[in-house]
Amino acid sequence: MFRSFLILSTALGLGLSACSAKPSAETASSTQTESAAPVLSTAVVDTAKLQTQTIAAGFKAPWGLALLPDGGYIVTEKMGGIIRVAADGTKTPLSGVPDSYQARQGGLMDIVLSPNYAADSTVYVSYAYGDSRANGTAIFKAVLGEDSLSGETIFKTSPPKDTANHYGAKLAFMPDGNVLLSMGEGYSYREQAQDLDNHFGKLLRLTPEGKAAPGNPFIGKDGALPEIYSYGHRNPQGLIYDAASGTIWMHEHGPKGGDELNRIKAGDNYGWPVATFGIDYSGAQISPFETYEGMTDSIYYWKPSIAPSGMAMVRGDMFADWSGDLLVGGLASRDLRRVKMDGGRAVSETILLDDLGLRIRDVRVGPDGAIYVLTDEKSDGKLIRVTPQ
Ligand SMILES: [Ca+2]
Repeated sequence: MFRSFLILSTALGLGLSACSAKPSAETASSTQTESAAPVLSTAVVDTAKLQTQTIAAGFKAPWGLALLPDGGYIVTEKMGGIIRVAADGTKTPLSGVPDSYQARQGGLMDIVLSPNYAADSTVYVSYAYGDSRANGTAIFKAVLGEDSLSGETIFKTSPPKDTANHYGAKLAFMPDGNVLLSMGEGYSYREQAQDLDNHFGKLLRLTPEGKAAPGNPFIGKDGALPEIYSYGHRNPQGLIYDAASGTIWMHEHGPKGGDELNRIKAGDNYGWPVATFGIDYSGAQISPFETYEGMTDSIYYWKPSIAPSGMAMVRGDMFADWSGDLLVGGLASRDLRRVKMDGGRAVSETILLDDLGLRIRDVRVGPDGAIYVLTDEKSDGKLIRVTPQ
C-alpha cells in the first residue's frame, strides 16, 4: 500500500493536467495521429449474417488454438490437456504435455507454431508452473508428433508469485524469429508492473531458446531484466504481430472498466496502475489518472469491461470488407468484437456472435480467411468455424 501511495503522490506532484484528457467516441477519425486520445468503445450489434459450424466440442476449458497447415487444429485445455483435432473434427489427446499448476486462472494456456513449423514441427506452449506459494508463467517448446509432444521448458517468469491470477501467457512470434510472451502482474503485485526488476505486468521478447532477445530495450540498464520489451501492463491476454503494418497489438484486462487495446513499442510504459480508465472491484479508486505524461495511452478502451481474450487480424478474401480489422474475444460480454481499424486507429466496433451467448476465449483467422473461435466452458468448450452466410 505504501508503494502505491508513493506512486500516486509522485504522479500528483508532476502534473494534474493529465487528468483533463477526456476521451470521446466522437474523436475517432481516420486522420488521427498516434498521440490522439484513447477512443471509448461504443459497440453496436453487427447485422452481418454469419454461419457457424461446430468442428469439435467437449473441450475442458479450452484456452489456446493453433491452426495446422494440414487443415487440422491444436487446442490447449486450461485443465491440462492438449488435443490435436483433425480437419474432420476427430480429437486425439497428446502425450508429453507439461505438468501445469492448476488453480483459478492457472493451467495450460496458449499455443503457437514455430515460424519454421513446416521444417521443424515445433510448437510453443505457455503454462502456469509451480505451486500455490511460488508460481508463474512458463514456456514449453516441443516437437509435435501425431499423438505426442516431445520437448522441454525453456523459460519461466520471475520472481515467482503466490497468487493464482493474472498469468498473461499469450505468445506471438515476430518476423525476426523471436517470440513475445505477455505476463500479468499476478493481481496482488500491480505496483511492480512499473518496476523493471521483475516480470510482473510486462511484455517479454525472447529468442526461440527462451533467452533475452538481442536488441531488447533495457539490456544493460542497471536493475532491469533483459527480457522486458514493454511494461506497465495489467493482464494481457490478446497478442498479435501484424506483419503487413509491422505492428504489435496487445490488449489487456482492466480492473472494473478500462480494458485496453495497445499498440506496443519497445521500451514504452503502458501506465498500469498509475493510469487507468477503471476502478477497483470494490469500487475504490486505483488512480486519479486516466492518462499520464510519459506513459503511453491505449488507443482504445472498453468501459464497462468485456474481459478481452484472444485476438486476430482479419485477412483474406472471405471477409474482405473487414480486412485489417481486429477480432477480440469477449469473456464477460459473451461475444466476439470486430474493432474496425483505419490508419492504425480504432474507429468503430461491432458485436458478432452475440446470439451464441458464449464466453469466447480465443480467436484465430485461417489461411482461407475463415474465423475460428474457442468457447470457454468447463466441460463442453467448442471449436467453431465462422464464415459468411
Ligand atoms: Ca494502460
